[in-house]
Amino acid sequence: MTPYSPDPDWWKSATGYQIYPRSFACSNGDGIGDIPGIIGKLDYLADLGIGFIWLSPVFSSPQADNGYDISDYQDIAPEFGTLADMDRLILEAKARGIGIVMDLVVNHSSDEHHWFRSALQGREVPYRDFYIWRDPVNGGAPNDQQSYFGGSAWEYDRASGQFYLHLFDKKQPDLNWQNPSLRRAIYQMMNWWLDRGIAGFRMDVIDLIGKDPDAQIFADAPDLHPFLREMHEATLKGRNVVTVGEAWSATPAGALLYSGRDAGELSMVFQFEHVSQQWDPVIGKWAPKPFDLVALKRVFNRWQAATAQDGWNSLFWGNHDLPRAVSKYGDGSEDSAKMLAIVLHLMKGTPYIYQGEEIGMTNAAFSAITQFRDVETVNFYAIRTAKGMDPQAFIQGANENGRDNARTPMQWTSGTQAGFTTGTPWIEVNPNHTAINAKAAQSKPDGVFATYKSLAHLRKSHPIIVAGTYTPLLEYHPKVVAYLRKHQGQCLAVIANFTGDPVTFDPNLTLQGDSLIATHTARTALNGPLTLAPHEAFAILG
Ligand code: TEU
Repeated sequence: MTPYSPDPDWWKSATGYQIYPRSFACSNGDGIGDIPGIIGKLDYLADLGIGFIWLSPVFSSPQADNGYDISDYQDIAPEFGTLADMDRLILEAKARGIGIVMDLVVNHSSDEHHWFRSALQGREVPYRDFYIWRDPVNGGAPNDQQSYFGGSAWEYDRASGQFYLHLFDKKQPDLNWQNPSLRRAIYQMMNWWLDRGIAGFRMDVIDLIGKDPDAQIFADAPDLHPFLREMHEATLKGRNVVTVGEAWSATPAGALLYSGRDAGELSMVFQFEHVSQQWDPVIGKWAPKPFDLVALKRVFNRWQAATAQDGWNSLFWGNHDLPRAVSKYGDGSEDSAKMLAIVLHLMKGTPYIYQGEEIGMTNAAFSAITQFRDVETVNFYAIRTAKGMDPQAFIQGANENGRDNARTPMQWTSGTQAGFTTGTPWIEVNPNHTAINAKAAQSKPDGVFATYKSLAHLRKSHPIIVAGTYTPLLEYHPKVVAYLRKHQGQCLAVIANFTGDPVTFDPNLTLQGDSLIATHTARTALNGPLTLAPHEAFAILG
């Protein structure tokens, strides 16, 4: 199904692909990826078999957070191109059956948005209330709320004597969703994009928009769902689009509030329990815990169960905020990349590929803070080292869990700058592009690219992958991932060795059928004990 078919559920059998435009393909040699660069790679994406692109922000922006700080929602940043380029991207993608999903960043704007510039003119101006202002308390910030990027979430504006709220960088002031005029302006802008022919929205930190700053309730506040329902009525209703809300706070119990068939809100959310399950509950991502496969499976199984009858899952290992999957969950090898793809894409839900994942790109490693560009990493480096942390220890942690390590340029070829740009890239290219690159990957019949391509094509031709029920197997096995999908008398068994060691076990399952996909040799039967090679994964359809 493509976004241009009349089926309202087209996005269930489609594969999503995230483009981080800054790092995807540079067409003009300035070292920054751009929209013409993306257009030039649409044939590559069509070959991969994806149904829609989630395009990280390309709007006008001073780029304090690489575009997640928008100064004009209805224009394109010059480094990425023009509105005409954007229209051409939508058309050219459509010609290949691919939809463009834009990134809606409306929890906050840039401080350079004309709304905020106007709001700074004084307490009485109309746009003042588009943002969240509070008087000082005891001469300081209204409360001790911290920003996700470090330091106080309140910034003092000397001219008016008030503080404004910024849950992210101080150049990302939070928008005041309590103001109906602000909400109307956002909906108008959304309709303007939808009318241009886009296939939907990915909604940045959407779980924060209902916030009650005085009660210090930010995620999942009481106004969140009413706002999303209102948004749906005003913009999405009656349009055949896909929406995916980024919701770090989402729980299996709350999932249907967003994506249930009667919720009238979103198609699905990105939930992060499988990510945060691996972090220290207090210190967070800078203090990763040892990997625990049983705990990871428990999270996936809970989400599969919660959406068994209603609602819908998104399936992803990585994105532009997270370490690359093959380094985080695998060992960097092709086999582990293929195994991860099979395990994820055959669960129930819409799978998302983060650019480069389909060719087995690994996390880059840096050795000095000067190589990092990300506001989050740079800020926390300053904060933590000022408190006495060893700089090298911080960099080691950042290499594991920082955001820039997955943001290095897409590796197209083994040539200069990986074929990403003819100039100097905004962030260093991973030196391993000589071995890991799209050109090499595309020419390998059993490689990582071939696996992702098969998976994208299989889900279009096998309704069991889209609609089959999900039953976990071997839930407590520390090395194996196994599950069954069932649909209209068919049974799909997915079995994988998650580790780099061979493993022998008994799946307690008898099945005879066809090999749907396999990392190693094709398997067609299950009967008694089984030995799997390191990172071996396969699926049998019986
Ligand atoms: O991310 C939300 C978010 O909460 C992340 O910043 C996350 O907290 C962090 O990576 C984990 O430590 C979204 C975007 O995906 C991200 O790129 C933006 O920086 C952020 O919102 C602000 O718009």
